[in-house]
Amino acid sequence: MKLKQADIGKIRKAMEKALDTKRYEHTLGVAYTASCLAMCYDENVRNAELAGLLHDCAKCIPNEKKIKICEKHNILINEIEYKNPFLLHAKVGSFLAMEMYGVRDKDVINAILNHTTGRPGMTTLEKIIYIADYIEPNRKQAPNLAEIRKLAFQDLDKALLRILEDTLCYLGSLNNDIDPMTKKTYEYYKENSKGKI
Ligand code: DGI
Ligand code: FE
Ligand code: FE
Repeated sequence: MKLKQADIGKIRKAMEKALDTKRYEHTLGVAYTASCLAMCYDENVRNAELAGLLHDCAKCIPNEKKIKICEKHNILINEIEYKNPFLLHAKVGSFLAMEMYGVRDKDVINAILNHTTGRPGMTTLEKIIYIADYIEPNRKQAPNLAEIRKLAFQDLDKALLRILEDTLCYLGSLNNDIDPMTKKTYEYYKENSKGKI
């Protein structure tokens, strides 16, 4: 299926097909949570829903195929991504959002592109998708979840920093490879929080 224009209803149906049941439920959770955060922070609600629906659109593509798509379309793969190809679902997802699902809005594309590692200087929509991915109702295992869920509707940057801290701590405890961007994002928002109460 190739859409000329990003149609929310058609994209929802396409996600139901492209994803397994759990990932589809998670996707709907992210779309609804992102919409609520957009209402809270005066962001475009439709863009939040669209980015939420599409953020994991490449999640169920097998790793070898994700690598092939990147190689075919000149999408750079770093060393950490070669070793941990699941990370590529963000890059491949943003590519598919443009090529298959008719998304043209740059902010929506970037919110999908940066939803796993974040990046320094994220836009409000990028932060909303990053945070909604972590707090949506179907996520149950993360530590401090109740607190972070509340914080998300009070202070977006504080919630972002808490999630980055907890994610780095979790990845460190498992001895997982850290993508340079995940670390850069954390350092940027740590520095950014200084001087703010
Ligand atoms: O696709 P989702 O599971 O909904 O969420 P996601 O795209 O944010 O991916 C979440 C996982 O990615 C989570 O277990 C933390 C992990 N992650 C984030 N940054 C890095 C990372 N994993 C590794 N190995 N390195 C990273 O830098
Ligand atoms: Fe993801
Ligand atoms: Fe997700």
